[in-house]
Amino acid sequence: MRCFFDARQLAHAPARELHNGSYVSYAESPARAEALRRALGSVEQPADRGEAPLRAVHTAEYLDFLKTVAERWRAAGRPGDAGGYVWPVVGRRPLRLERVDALIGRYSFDASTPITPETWQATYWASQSALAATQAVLDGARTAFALSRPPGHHAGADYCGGYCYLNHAAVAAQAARDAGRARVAILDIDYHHGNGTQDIFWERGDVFYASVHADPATDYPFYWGHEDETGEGAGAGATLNLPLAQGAALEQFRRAQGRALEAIARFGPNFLVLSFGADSYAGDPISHFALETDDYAVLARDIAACGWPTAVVMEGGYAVDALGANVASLLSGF
Ligand code: OKP
Ligand code: ZN
Repeated sequence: MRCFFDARQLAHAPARELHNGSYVSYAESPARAEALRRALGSVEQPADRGEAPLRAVHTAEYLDFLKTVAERWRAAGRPGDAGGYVWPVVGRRPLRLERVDALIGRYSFDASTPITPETWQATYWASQSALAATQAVLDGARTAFALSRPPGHHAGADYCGGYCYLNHAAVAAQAARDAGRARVAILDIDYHHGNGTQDIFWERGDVFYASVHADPATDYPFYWGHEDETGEGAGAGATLNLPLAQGAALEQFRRAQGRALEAIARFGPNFLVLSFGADSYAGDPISHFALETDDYAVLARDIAACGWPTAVVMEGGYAVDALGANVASLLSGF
C-alpha cells in the first residue's frame, strides 16, 4: 500500500502540555512518526498541492493566525511554546484583538495545543500527506495511508485543539468532493470524538461523518460527540455519534463500528476517509479502551469488505512502542 509522509512533519515538538493540573511532557511527540515510518518501511514524499485545499475547509483568518502566531508570541517577549489562557465562551463575533493571548483564545479551544515556530510547516505537510493519499485513491488505488502527524480531527474551520491544527481528514474529504466524488463518508475510529471534523461538515449533506469514540461524558473533548448530535440543515442526519463506555474491547468496538458502516452504506459513499487513531489500544497512556494489536486487522477487514475506495488518515495513538505494530496490523487488514 502506498504510504505518504514528509520529514518536515517531525519538526513540530512542543515541550509540555497541561494534563490533569500538571505540566507533563507532550504525548503527541515526533517519536510517534518515527515509529510509524520504521514500521511502514518505505514512505513516499507527498507533492506540494499548495494552500488552496486547506482554504477549502479552513478560514483564511485562521490560516493567517496559525502561520504568524509563533512569531507574534516571540515578539511579545514570551518564552517557550505559544499557548492560551483565556477562551471566549459565548459567540466569537469579529472583535479588534491585539494581544497574542486574545488571538490564541479566539482560534483554539483548549490548553493541549501549543504552537511552536515549526508547527505550521509540520501540519501543512501532514495535510499534504493526506492529500497525496487521497489522490492515490482517486487515481485507482483501493486504499492508501497518510502518516499525518500532528493529527487533525479536533481542528475546526477556525480553531485548533487536541494536538490538532489543520484537519487533514476534512481536507482529504473535501478534496475528494472537489475531484467529483459526489458522496464522501468519514469514519472516525480514534478513541476521541473528532469534533473538528463534525463541526466542519455539520450542515453538509454531501459528507457523512460517523464516529466511534469514548463517551464524552467521561472523556475529552467533552462538549461534542454525544449521541443526540446528528447534524443540522442540509446536514441533518449526516452525523452519527456512537459513544462507548471506558473499557470497551474488540467486541463492543466492532459492533459499534458495524453500526457506523451500516449507516454509511445507507448513505452510499463513493469515497471513504478513515480517521484512524490507535489510542483505542489497551496500552495507550491517555485512553481507556482495551483493543489489542491483532484487533486492528479485524476492524480493517470489516471496513475493506464494504468495498469503498479508502484514504486512511492517521490521528492519535500514544503508546509509541506499540504504535508501529498497531498500524501495521490495521493496514494488513486492507
Ligand atoms: C488527540 B487525538 C487531558 C488532556 C487532553 C488532549 C487529547 C487529544 C487527543 N488531561 N489532551 O484525538 O488522539
Ligand atoms: Zn485520540
